[in-house]
Amino acid sequence: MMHDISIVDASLHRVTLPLVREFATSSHQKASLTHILVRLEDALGNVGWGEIASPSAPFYAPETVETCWLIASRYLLPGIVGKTFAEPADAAATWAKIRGHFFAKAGVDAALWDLWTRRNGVSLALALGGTRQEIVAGVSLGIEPTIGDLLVQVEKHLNAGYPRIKLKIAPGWDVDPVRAVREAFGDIDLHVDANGVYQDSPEHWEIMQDLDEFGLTMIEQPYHPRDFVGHARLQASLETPICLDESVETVEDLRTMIELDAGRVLNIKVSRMGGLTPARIAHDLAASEGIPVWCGGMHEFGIGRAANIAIASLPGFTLTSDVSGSDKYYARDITTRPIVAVQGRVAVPQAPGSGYDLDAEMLAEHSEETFSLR
Ligand code: OSB
Ligand code: MG
Repeated sequence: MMHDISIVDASLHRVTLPLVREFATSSHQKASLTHILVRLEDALGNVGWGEIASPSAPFYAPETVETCWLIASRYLLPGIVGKTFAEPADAAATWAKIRGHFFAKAGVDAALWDLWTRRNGVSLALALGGTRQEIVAGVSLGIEPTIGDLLVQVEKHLNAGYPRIKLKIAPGWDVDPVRAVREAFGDIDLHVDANGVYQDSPEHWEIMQDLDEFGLTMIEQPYHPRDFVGHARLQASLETPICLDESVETVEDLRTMIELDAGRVLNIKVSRMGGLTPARIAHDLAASEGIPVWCGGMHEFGIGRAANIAIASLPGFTLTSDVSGSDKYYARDITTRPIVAVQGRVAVPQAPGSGYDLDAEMLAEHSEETFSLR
């Protein structure tokens, strides 16, 4: 029997942390990241935290830190403060009529889950239906200045025990780096992520056919997010499974992917799908349709990373997830203890809630703006 939660206080905290190393994708390059932390308090004084991990600029998805701030402060928090919820899914229903804005919703939803599970003294992973004690973590490596630099990064992370390497690709940085990694490291679990920058054209088709020769575990989001038909045409010509990331914002998108055979693997990101509540629904549908899933990341701070670990403990997450240790990105994380990967494995906490606590000192030091509602 789980107790309900009455939300009496909600706040947003805009926080910037420096990255230990710059990260480049097909669209941007970053030396620090700004995310929004969501704090919720119930009538008994229990506190839950969530993270809105939107990139600053609208290149991965349409949202930005500023749009998330606006939507969360003006629509999401006013909809839940002063209300009582039997479970987090009931709170998600208060914003069901708000279209889009998945990152903003995700941070609030995750804070509700953290609060509800702390209130009830159960671990977030268990409450979500998690069955794993530990999850297998892989790394996502950005576009490097040279192939030599990339090989150094691959070697470093393989030596750290990560069993899977994902390479960001873009036109001009695709077949050659993949070939170089295969030649240097052999038959490792290797996959590529294009973040939607290729298109259904003869020239890019050729590149995809060339990539198909390398025995990659998957090719993630080769074409534009909205191009389900292009992905279906491509999947029909490839041995390599296509994995969709940006294309799947809703469970309806997942149905489209399955019906059209536009992809055979799903990257579930808590942030992209609007929270743990919809992520779990997507997991259940994928599992019932035989689609393997794994958990993607958005360079989350410890709060968001902890939510990713919890969802990745569900049984359908059979592929290696992008849930590397905090140290890959941050010298000191925003949680009192960092997320640690040992030989590519991250333990699933058994403690109540997400199992990770916010470090108040770090918050005080790095918080740039707050908004609160009682
Ligand atoms: O497509 O998976 C992606 C980061 C920012 C935007 C898009 C993506 C990513 C990652 C990050 O690959 C992986 C991680 O958080 O470790
Ligand atoms: Mg991706």
